[in-house]
Amino acid sequence: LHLQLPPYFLLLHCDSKEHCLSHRRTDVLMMTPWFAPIVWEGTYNSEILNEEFRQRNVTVGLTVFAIKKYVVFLQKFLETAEMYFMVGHRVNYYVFTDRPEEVPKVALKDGRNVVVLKVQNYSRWQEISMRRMEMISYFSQKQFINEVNYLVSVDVDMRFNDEVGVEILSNLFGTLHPGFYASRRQSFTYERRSASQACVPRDEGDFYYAGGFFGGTVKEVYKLTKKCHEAIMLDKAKGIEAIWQEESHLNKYFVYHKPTKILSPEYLWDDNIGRPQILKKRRFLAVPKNHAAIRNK
Ligand code: 2GW
Ligand code: MN
Repeated sequence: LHLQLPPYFLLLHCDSKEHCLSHRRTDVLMMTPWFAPIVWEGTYNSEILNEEFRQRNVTVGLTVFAIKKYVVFLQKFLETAEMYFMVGHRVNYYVFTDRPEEVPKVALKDGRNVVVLKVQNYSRWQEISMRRMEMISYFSQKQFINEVNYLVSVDVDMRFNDEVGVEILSNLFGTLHPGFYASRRQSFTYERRSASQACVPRDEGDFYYAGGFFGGTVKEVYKLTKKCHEAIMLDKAKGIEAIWQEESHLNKYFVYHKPTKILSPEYLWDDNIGRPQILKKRRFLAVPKNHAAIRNK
């Protein structure tokens, strides 16, 4: 008798197949063991989500750092963000730079603003990358908390290539690193030296998250960035620097503060890795860079 029931009989309250049953995937993990959704194309309905977030009149802050020569990435970054990032919602771009006069003027749609924040630069690139944690935590409690509901923190050497919308938003979210989403825990490049605050023991850790895309409510991003910055400073006092700088500290944080949502590598892809079948969209792509020319070490 039961065999005659469709496997989705519990979902019959949905008005149509279109409405519920199409929003699932069987080829990828859709949920963590702590019940956090993992966002892949085909697992959500953006119409429902857009309505929910519009009703709340949510404003999203997108933080991006363009220090020294990295200002060259801003034009494409902002232009493509206008096409694909949180379309139809309120957005503040927070551009942290030491060269405010070199921030390009990009045409913005209604309800969207660019806020330039002048910050100092550091001579070592590792320091530039790591200090983002300090600056985001500082501005979160000083400014962002009064201006936006959510913060999204990303690398600037990137371009948007497809929709990145409110489906990413949650209290605390991270993104699966494109190089490790199919890897086993043993091969994750966590910091392993016990002297570092970022150390993750061999038998711990769920996923390997990318340093270039994380976020959450302002409060949660404040807690994350403050904790990571403090850990980075403790390491520094001991003369140690984590193997992948702040990405290592972010990964440590997520082991003990589980994200409430996880973004698939659709949200941070690099075409150098190829284009596997499971990847239905490449939403945010690494821009190839001439390392020698762009990185003045
Ligand atoms: C970085 C490396 C070498 C020389 C300069 C810089 C640099 C970085 C810079 O001169 N100016 C600057 O603004 N940045 C910022 O730091 C910028 O926002 C950039 O996207 C970010 C991270 O540096 P990036 O994108 O060159 O490094 P990736 O693409 O290898 O990033 C991964 O690894 C990093 C840590 O080593 C971070 O965790 C990053 O989030 C990861 O995506
Ligand atoms: Mn990058």
